[in-house]
Amino acid sequence: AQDCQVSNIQVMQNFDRSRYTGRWYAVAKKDPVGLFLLDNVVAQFSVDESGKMTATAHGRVIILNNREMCANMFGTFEDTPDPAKFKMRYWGAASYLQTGNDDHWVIDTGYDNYAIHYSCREVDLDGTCLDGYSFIFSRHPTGLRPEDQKIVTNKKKEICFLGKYRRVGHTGFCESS
Ligand code: AZE
Repeated sequence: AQDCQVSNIQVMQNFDRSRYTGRWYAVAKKDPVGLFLLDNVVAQFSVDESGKMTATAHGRVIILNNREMCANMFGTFEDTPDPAKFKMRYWGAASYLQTGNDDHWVIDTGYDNYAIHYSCREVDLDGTCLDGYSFIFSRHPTGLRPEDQKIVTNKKKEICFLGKYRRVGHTGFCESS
């Protein structure tokens, strides 16, 4: 499916949330409209006793009055009939950070190496994504293994975001928090 219809996007088959837990380093991202995490983005996924998925994330942001800071964020995930598609409610540790309720789809993952995340915030009248974001995650802050890069490029194409990504640097900016 490469017709760019959001409803036709293929997600991870038999997604196993327990294997997805732990630390993921964002190595690339496609931005949505508006304020967003800039770099040093690290996410940590957990599954609680009841099986519900939760996550924390941090990243460098520049908020309204040009203040640079580390955003400490929390997310809870609501299940849907598709095990790889979630609704993510998220908020910041500080009130001036962002809150929202976004789709959170796992497009593909090898669990031990790479993951491709997708979120469309606004579907256009023609069924394509008008405003969305995506993260490419790695288990390693240094980036993806060469064998994973091919898979990731193909998936970027499939979700119609190819050429829209920027590298996410890790400088240690958020390490103390
Ligand atoms: C994500 C990984 C899982 C947990 C969360 C994520 C998203 C966080 C944001 C945060 C935006 C913050 C801003 C602050 C000014 C997908 C990385 C919560 C979208 C813009």
